[in-house]
Amino acid sequence: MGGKCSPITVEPECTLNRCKNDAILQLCNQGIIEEFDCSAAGKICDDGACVDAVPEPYCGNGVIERESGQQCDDNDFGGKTCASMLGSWYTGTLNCNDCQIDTSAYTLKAGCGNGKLDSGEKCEGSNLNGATCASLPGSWFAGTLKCNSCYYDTSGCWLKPGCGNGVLEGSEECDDGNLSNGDGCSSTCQQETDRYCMYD
Ligand SMILES: [Ca+2]
Ligand SMILES: [Ca+2]
Ligand SMILES: [Ca+2]
Repeated sequence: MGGKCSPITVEPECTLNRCKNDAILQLCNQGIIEEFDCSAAGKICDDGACVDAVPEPYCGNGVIERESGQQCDDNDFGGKTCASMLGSWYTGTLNCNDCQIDTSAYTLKAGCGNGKLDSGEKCEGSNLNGATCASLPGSWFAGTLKCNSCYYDTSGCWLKPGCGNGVLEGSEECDDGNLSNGDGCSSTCQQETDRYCMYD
């Protein structure tokens, strides 16, 4: 048994790596504690471990940090436009206020379908510009006026019966659309056979 003892080299087996402040403390199998500086590796000590430093999100760094509720940052709107946020009728410039998208600087393009009464349009959607069936030429119409492609749709309007509505009805001998006498059709819609006698 004359074996020769060779030195045994034991690599330290470190089972615990903890940093404290900026230093890592390595607790190794032989009780060796080695200290390492987190900052030397460009890291920081976080909850006992050396980790990569992650900058805190903040408004103004040009990066949209959605996890902290940012919708934009500087001039980065994440691809959003007035049209994508408000609808295809909208154009203009988005603003970024406190990393929230401000759409108030929009421009609404003119046209039928934009929800707003533009010049040249009789009506738009439910906006009839104050018109009703009764306000259409003459006051003989009743019913519900509608808007279709920015023009009045009178299909829901109906003509009230009576003398003076311009339509021959019932016992009317004539209806010239007015209630004047002496014009060939009397105020009761009877023919005035000799209109000139009226002026004798
Ligand atoms: Ca940011
Ligand atoms: Ca319009
Ligand atoms: Ca009539």
